[in-house]
Amino acid sequence: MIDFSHIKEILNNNNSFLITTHVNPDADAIGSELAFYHLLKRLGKEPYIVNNNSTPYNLEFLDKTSLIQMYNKEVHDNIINSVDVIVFLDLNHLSRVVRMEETVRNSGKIFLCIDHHQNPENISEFMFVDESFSSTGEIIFDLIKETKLTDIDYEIALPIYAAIMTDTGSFRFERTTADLHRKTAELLEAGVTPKDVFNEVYDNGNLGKLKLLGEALVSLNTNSTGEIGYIIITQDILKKTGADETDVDGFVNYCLSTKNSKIGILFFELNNGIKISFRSKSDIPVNKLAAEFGGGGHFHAAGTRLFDVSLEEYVNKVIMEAEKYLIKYQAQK
Ligand SMILES: [Mn+2]
Repeated sequence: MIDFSHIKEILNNNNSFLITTHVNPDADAIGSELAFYHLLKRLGKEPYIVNNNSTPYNLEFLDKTSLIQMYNKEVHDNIINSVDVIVFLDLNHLSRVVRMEETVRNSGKIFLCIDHHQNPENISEFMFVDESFSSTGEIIFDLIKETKLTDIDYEIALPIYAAIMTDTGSFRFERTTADLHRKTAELLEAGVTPKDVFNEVYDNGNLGKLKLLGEALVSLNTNSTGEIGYIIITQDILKKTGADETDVDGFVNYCLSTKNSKIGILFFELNNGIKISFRSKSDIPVNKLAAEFGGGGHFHAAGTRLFDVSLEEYVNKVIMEAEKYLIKYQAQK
């Protein structure tokens, strides 16, 4: 349970806030930041949003007036060191702000963390982390409703809707409850059109992304039992298709789209290592599987990044480990 009155107190007692989120921000990250920004503005506060990355092109419709700034040490370290509070949304490990981490850690500011991921780092006495929420956007919704700090009008409803829609896989993952639909109904009453948001987020692909998806599907394979589906994307494929890193978002779900699949794994070669995303649709905790490789996440969705290692080294290793999980967790049933 999150004590929303406690968050309200922090907002009331401070004036300037720097809002940030995780590396390669998704719609929950960006949407939560923008909703929180509008809330603070309406309270007469001085908010800033500064992220490690630029906003992905398919989420730019949420930030038409360019409120979100991309971190530049010369410009933003001063802001980090001058605000009262640094707000972390949709992350709970400081390493997730990457280039900003050092300045943030040394800033001595009040840290306010609002998130729904497992295994938080204890970065502050003000940790509001609850993994029972579908998304950070849903937490912001509840914060506004419970504290009555402002109204849920279109300006706030739109980014929250985008956050919830994407983090629930368009209202199909396990935290898609009746209660969540009731909250979503209020967002629609505020003027959000589901079709338009979906089109902006998912049907806004550039040619490179679609070609990359084609290559990803060509690479889709399964282990011998068909229970593990996996996709491998190399830097060569990325260059060949003209896509960029963020275009890979969501592809991992195709790893679970074959008939008997229980675990999906996407291997993505980075410039300086690999990124591995895990999904499961049964009783297999892929957050534990990801943890074996230094990562983490949710029960059904997790991931890790490994630096200075090669794809060849890890593909078989990870699949073999995943097979052990299949045996272990199915045997328990
Ligand atoms: Mn999220």
